Amino acid sequence: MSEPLVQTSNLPLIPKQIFDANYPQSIQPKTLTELIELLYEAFASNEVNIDYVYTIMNNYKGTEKEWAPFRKFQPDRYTRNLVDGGNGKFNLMILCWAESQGSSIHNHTNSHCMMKCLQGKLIETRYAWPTVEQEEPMHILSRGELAEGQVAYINDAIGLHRVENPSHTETAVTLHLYIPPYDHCNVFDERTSRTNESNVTFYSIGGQLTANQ
Ligand code: 2CO
Ligand code: FE2
Repeated sequence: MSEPLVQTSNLPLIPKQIFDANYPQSIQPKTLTELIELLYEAFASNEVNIDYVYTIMNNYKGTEKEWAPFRKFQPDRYTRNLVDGGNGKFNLMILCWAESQGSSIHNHTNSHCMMKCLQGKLIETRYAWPTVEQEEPMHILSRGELAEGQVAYINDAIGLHRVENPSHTETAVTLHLYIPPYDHCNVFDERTSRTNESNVTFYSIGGQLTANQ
């Protein structure tokens, strides 16, 4: 990759789809604490190397025990549980998907989004941004499975997505990194392409339930 450095304050609209395989594979965070320490180091200046961040997210191998404080399900929708607010530069969170739960179709408000599957599996369907004003079904770009240990990357230049736990019998847990954090996004109706702005909230912060529960 030719330009791995980007400004967190002025995100590029050019997707970084192919990550550099040459970063040392020896960077293997073995705990969530170690991953967070590495993230703070990576975000110490105003420039962040997205390839490097992807590598440490990819190489992180933790245990269910350390996810436990953030592993909270509710019956009617998936939960967003903030692990670390990254000094305003990033948000690290654990999302918990009960059986058959899924997101709406949404964008990521000019943030980089990395999503690692910690447990279970997810289906990610990507959509193109609607281009015409008349109502029509949204156009699917791709559909793929995210298995345990895998990391997906998306930003608004790549498109929109919906994430679903396809299992009727198993839950799923994912680790998300957003750079920079965002507090609202647009959600889209698959049949009409109509869109609305929606606030995004946390079900828990640092393991404590919020008022949004
Ligand atoms: N972006 C969604 C959210 O933060 C989850 S889908 O994966 O990016 O709620
Ligand atoms: Fe998303």
